[in-house]
Amino acid sequence: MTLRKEEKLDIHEILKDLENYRPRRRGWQWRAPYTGDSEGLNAFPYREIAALLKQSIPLPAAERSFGGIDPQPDCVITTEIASGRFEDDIRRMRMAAWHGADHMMVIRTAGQSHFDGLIEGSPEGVGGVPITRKQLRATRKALDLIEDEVGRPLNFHSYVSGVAGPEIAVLFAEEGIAGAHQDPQYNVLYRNINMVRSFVDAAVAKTIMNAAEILQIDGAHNANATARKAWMVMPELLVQHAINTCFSEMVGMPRERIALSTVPPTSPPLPALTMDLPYAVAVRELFYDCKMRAQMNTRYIESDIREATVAHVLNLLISRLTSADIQSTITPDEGRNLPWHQNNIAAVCTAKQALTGMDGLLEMVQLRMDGPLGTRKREIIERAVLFLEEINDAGGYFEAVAQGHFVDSGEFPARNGDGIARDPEGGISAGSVVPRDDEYLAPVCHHFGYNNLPVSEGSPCSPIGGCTFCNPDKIVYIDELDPEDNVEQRLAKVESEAGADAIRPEVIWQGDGVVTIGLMLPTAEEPAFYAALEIAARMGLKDPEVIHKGVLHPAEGSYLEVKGTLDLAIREDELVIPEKAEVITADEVRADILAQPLRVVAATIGEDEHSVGLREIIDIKHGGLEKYGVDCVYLGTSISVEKMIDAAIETEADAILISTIITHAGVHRMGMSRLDQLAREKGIRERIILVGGGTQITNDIAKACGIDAGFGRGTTGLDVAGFLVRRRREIKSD
Ligand code: Z97
Repeated sequence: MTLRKEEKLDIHEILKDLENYRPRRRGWQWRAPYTGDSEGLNAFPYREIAALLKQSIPLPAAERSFGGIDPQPDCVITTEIASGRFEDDIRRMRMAAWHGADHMMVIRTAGQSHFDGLIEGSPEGVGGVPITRKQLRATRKALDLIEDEVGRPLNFHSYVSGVAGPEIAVLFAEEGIAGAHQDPQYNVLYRNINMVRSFVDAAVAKTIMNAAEILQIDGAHNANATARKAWMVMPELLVQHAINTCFSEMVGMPRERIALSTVPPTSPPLPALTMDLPYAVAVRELFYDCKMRAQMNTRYIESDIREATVAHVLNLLISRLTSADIQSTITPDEGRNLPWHQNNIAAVCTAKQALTGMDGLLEMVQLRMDGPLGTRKREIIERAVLFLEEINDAGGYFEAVAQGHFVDSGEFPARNGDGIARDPEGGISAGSVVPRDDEYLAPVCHHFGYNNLPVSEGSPCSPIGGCTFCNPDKIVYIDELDPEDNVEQRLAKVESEAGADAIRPEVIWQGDGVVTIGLMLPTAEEPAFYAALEIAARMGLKDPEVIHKGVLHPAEGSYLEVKGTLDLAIREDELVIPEKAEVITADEVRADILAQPLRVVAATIGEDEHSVGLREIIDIKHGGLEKYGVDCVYLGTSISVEKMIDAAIETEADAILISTIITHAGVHRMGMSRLDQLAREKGIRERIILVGGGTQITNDIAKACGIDAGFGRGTTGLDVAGFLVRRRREIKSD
């Protein structure tokens, strides 16, 4: 099966024969370096870019102004996806990959940490997808196809936490998962899972992850998200990174597969760089041989997409200044919705745009360590070292957690007494760690590499004829167990409601019908809020909800965004789609005119004194014809058609541009017809191009009057220049 860019991904095809699908490889993949000429892509001086994609969607400016180039930053870019249905996650991953994401992080459904085993089937999730074998396998299968399409390996990622951590790790290794969060402190602090159990589970899970070369991301960022004052916990974040890193190394993980989850703790209006950069530098300095996975600050994302995007860009500046290896992206609508498709893509584009824009920054600027940056960095590290000493004094990590040392809102050594305290004897699954039985048989041989069974030869799993790592055919694939809540039923429902090919608006799930409207209402916030809901209801939106409101002025106006559901579906065959005009690029137009000069005479005709539109089409300032090298002879306003023809003959012009207003008496039609007629009488019609313009002129009106083209409101200089070049080619070939 090969994906074709003009065709949607067929989920039914992905689901076919899943029981026999095997991932094509294991382990994490970094981006390959760019190996183009050393001067850089298209002669631009890039310093920090990776190999290009085979197919991709460049940034908007690229198409029009930079020859469609799509440079890829050298670090991996993450997209976090959380639709609740894996069949919809998959389509979003494809969109994200085309924009440059190569780390597909799937958020787990709420509460999966508390499942004490694996889930079978693939039910719908809340705030993320249930991680199941079917979900993983189908997604990995789709990602294998998508990576062929874009020409770059795609890392698939989720979470190894909760009381089923080791089982999940085995599942991940079997299904080709490339990255996972694993940090026993997460279980202890945020999921109240017993400490002993969490660390024993972590040792098992990390061993298995290591065998499958899965990149590990830790959980320190959660302290940021949880602490009452995120900027106070910086010393603790270093401590948490250190505990998980050391524990992982003791289990055998190499440092290059340990990624620290770093987050700039603050956001404007705080002086974010002054506060966040020293922390980032401290992390890099202490853990220089680990990988840095820079997450975005999510803590202060409200409903304003613009504000969230600026915060992200500032975070990206820190990433560039401290050479992050993985750049995570959070959707800018995180604070107001479950993330929507377009916002995942927007975040990936923000990262790509900002990182390529800041390419080579460290070759030009240096971090000054002899000022406040160095002083503060040193201070954070010193506080962290003291924190570790205090843990020792308390009698070790478990005791320190019991005393509430962690996630306290005071900056260490200050304490506010609001830390998360856990009982070493308590928590979920307390007392569940038991010594291995004499007969113990590890489910996979990479589970500490031994079984308590005599092994005559080969790997530890040889007494059972191979484990599922060594022999994937031993994996037992169980399909859907729930007859109602399963992927086939969900797909069937969507397709029967609207028809598989129906076009419906969508933000998360196929055909969910959700739309947003943006409203500037010239009133104060409260009436604006209720007016917005009323407007949405009268527009026919079901379940309208205000998802953003911003005050423009307490009395003059408010800006609101409302979402609601539109119950309609459109079939493509109902649509009347006009034939596409031949596309001609700005560079092509310019090159053509440079090779063969093009002259136009232009004026408003008859009694028309409205010259602004025509002048804008001509002038270089806003991208008029002059910008493309057209020689424009402007004759003025209210010029007679006769005079225009004479001027065209005299100046040997290639085209005549007339601008005219529309009148009920049809003066515009008369003007255009007369132009055609007179050009014929003078014997120049075959070689001259005649163009009419004006706010209400359409191409059809102009052509009906015998001239070559008409341009109305919204026309750009490039539209006209492109037409002139095309028409001149046609005349020549006649
Ligand atoms: C990120 N935005 O990119 P469950 N283990 C760790 C975690 O941090 C998490 C889980 C497990 C974030 C991801 C929050 N992190 C979202 C170390 C979750 C999730 O939800 O308890 O099943 O596990 O890092």
